Amino acid sequence: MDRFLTVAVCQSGPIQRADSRSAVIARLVAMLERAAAGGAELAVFPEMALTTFFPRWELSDPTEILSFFEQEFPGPETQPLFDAAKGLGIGFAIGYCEAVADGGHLRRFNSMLLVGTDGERVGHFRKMHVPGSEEPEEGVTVHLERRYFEPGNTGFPVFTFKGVRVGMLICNDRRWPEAYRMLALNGAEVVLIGYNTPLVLTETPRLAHLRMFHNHLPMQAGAYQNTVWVAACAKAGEEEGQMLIGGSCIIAPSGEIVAQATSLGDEVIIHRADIGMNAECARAGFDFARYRRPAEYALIGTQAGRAGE
Ligand code: CDT
Repeated sequence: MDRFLTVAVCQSGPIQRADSRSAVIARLVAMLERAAAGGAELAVFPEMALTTFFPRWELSDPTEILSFFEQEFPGPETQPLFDAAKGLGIGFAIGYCEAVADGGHLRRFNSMLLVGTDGERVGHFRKMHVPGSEEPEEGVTVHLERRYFEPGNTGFPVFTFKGVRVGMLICNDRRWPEAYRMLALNGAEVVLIGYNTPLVLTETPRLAHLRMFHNHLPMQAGAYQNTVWVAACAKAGEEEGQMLIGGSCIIAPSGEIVAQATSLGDEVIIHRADIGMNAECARAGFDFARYRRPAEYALIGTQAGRAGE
């Protein structure tokens, strides 16, 4: 039986610090409406889709930090997005900052929620690879995610959405080959990704011209080597004086980009993903059951070097 999933990537333009949650939600709802009108069944929003990318700042006031987090999701201000999805009969995945009470204190994660066409939660993922540092470092672009977030503790779960197996990755996760491989081994057919990626990293000027290449390269490789669809959504444009790259895209299991955003603003791209292509591409070289040799991988070669870092 042929299987398809029509996916929309809802790239978000910049969100400034002064923008209220309600104003942001209104923008996301408008994109959800466009996605549904275009026939999409599942929409993807960026990492940290509700606020500005605050880890560009060194903050210390706990109340100020918490203002970027959701302690309740959906809460009163964000519920309209869930209601709109239910009304439109479309599912969505969205990145948000999660604060959760645990043993009398709050734990903070960079998270993504998968919501069904009934507006109810289907799955949840916490970013595994949290980049940057806790304090600003000399000569390095300020990126303090490790100050504000614990590394995720969910592993790489896969959920069923309309009969399709779906996994999630958040921004820096997309650069790590094992993230896709873990999702694929867990049965993922579609990988949803949200990201906020600075255009300029002061520490690596010689790589400056490769920023978009290094955005697409691991996602295309991840799709190809694991024969999964990838739907990747940026928060793009100039946010609080910092340029974030766009390049949101949908990638087939062949590694080919089949749709790509052309702006740095709110933009919806849609593709009807043929889930049958996963198996077809796997037959062309990545039949895991036939050719992978995981038992031997651990025995061959050295475990020294970077593996132990
Ligand atoms: N948000 C996020 O994970 N961004 C990282 C940039 C890290 S720069 C220290 C990325 O991989 O795009």
